[in-house]
Amino acid sequence: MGVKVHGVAVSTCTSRVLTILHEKGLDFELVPVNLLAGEHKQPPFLAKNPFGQIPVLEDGDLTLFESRAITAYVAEKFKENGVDLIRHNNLNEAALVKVWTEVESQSFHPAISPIVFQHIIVPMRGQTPDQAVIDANLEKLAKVLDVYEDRLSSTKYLAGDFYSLADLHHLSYTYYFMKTPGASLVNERPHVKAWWEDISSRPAFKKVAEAMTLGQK
Ligand code: GS8
Repeated sequence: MGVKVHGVAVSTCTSRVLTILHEKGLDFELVPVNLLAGEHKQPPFLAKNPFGQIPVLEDGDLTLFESRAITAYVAEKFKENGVDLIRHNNLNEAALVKVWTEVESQSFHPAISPIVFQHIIVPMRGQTPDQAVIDANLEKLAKVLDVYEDRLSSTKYLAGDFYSLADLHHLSYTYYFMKTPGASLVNERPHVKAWWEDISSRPAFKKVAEAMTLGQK
């Protein structure tokens, strides 16, 4: 039996999970959650994730939330299927995957997510983006991307010369970010730009990106 993902394909956190499922060639069922109706705040969904957020993954008796914990589980369980995203045969490489996975969640995500939220979600609610929030976070993100530019001038991917979970975790937010004026932060850093073009053109992500239509008129 395949796994079930509760979520919506346009959501960044859900698409992070869908990307690894495609990368591993796994069968899965996407069970839609009606966010507008508040289905994620109702008892049946809260029993799966008490924080009332998507995505949730069910694999047999196991129920997981937190997209990065879900991808780590899938990467470990299916480490022998397709690309090894956690470098399980090499302690040092595996540790570097963890380092750059942490960098994504501790430094990259806190800067990029408010920018995507202001540019894409706020207008969908009929409100005006807060330029001060955008500018402050662009400044934060630029500093993070300076570190990436330096790193990616010596290794092809973040953790080393191999595609890993650390790179995969960046895909969904950067995809929406690249539709905003902030995209220049990526485009003006040659190594970051080449890395972005490489990771976003992987077939597993291209399939997921087709459904990432938030903010499209
Ligand atoms: C965040 C989940 C989240 O923000 C993760 O899984 O990585 N750290 C968690 N989910 C959002 C959609 S993100 O595209 C969500 O469920 N929002 C609705 C809400 O909070 O009510």
